[in-house]
Amino acid sequence: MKMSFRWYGDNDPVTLEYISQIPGMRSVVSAVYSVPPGEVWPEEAINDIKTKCEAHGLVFDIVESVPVHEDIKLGKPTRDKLIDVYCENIRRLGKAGIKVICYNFMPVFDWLRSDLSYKNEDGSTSLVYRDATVLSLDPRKGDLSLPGWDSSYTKEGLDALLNEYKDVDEEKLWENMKYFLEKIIPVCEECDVKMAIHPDDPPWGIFGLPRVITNEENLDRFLKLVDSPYNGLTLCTGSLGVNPDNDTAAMIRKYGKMGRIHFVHARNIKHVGERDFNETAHKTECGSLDMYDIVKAMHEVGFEGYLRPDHGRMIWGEEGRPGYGLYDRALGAVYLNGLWEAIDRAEKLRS
Ligand code: DNO
Repeated sequence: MKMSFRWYGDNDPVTLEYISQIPGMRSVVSAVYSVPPGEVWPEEAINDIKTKCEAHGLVFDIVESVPVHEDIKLGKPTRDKLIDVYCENIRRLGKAGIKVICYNFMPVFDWLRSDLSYKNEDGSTSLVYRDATVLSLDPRKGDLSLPGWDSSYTKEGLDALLNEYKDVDEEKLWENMKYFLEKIIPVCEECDVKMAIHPDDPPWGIFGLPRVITNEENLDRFLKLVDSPYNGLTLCTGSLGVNPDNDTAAMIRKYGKMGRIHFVHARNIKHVGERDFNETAHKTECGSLDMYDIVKAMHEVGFEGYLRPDHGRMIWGEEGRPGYGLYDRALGAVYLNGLWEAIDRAEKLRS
């Protein structure tokens, strides 16, 4: 297991120096954020991140994300050119020593929450999701201000994009995903870069847009689209786990054994209603997920990929990017490392 931490680049208030001070931290998860989807990342920009990480004793060997242009998800005729650009980015990243690329295939919106600073009883704040609130919002009216999506859309641009998706149902999205994977995975094999798709968050369709990376049946289907170890998963416990039918530890045992998990996002959530949840501290007792069993499952399958603590609460008066402050994520990293060490030691004593 390789412990990692997300860094949003030079503008991130969480500096590489702070990240390097977290015990047991190895890798930095980052991206060239200045380049819009569908364009090639300059090699200088990739190498700049690498050099800065190395100056702090950290390794830049995993990227989150190389975004997939909407035309690829829509299956438009322009997709071939855009997929060529994607392949070029894979080649450049491979050359710079990147081993895993995390991405998603969610139409228009990435992760969605109804409140980014819900006040907890102890004074900390969390990201939360209330289905009724989200469904009452109209993205076309500019009602949404969300952390995980491209806010550069104009109202008209977003309207037009949502209209284009009218013809894309789940089956069409599967088809477009297969087309994309069939073109990129051979390049990944050549460059030794593994793709790790992020599950849809939350794992159900929203605003009439299809979402398919949601449950075990669909993960099975996804992995078969192109049956190569280079076509793998980011197992995000918080995204999948908000559906109580998804047993995330069992998924880690199953897909981990198959060698198809390259990245784990570990965080805890608390179910507070049907399709309603709060993000919590990482520790098992704080939420609805059994984090001990999740780490145990990773250990059992001999997980050698990357793990990062995922979203944290805002604690100790910290302000910053929702979900991506320093303190609670650092606590998460140390807790996850502690679980791993305890499980590892116990295993070694037994054998
Ligand atoms: C949220 C993140 C996601 C993830 C993308 C991957 O905090 O886990 O935004 O980076 O879905 O493309």
